[in-house]
Amino acid sequence: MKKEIIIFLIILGVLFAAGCAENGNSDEPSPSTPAEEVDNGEAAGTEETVTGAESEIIDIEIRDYKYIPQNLTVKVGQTVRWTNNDTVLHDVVGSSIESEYLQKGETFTYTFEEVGTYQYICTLHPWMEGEVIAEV
Ligand SMILES: [Cu+2]
Repeated sequence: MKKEIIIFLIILGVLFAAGCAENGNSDEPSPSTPAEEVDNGEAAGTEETVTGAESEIIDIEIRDYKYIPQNLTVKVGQTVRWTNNDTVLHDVVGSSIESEYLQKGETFTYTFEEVGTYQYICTLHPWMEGEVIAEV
């Protein structure tokens, strides 16, 4: 029984692949090209609304003893990059996040692999607080 199902799936796969190859070789103009323009329009939109692209890096700026934005929501798998724009040292510590001391211009990146609310502070200035929510 199981064997037959597997063979059936393999045949399906071959047929599907053949179908794709055929489409790829045909030289009729693809009707899907206008989609790219739509994408570009979206990308130029707002900064802090995080959509699909999981490889995209999201920036948090550290300036005037603040994390900007202080609250951020990302998708699981996304990477956040903190950049210290102050002349004093800061760090990013809490909820499994732990950076070194960052000098001016230095960055720290962290990839949020699990759903959750991550609260962090600067250990040098503990009143500096930030939060990242990672969701599916
Ligand atoms: Cu600090």
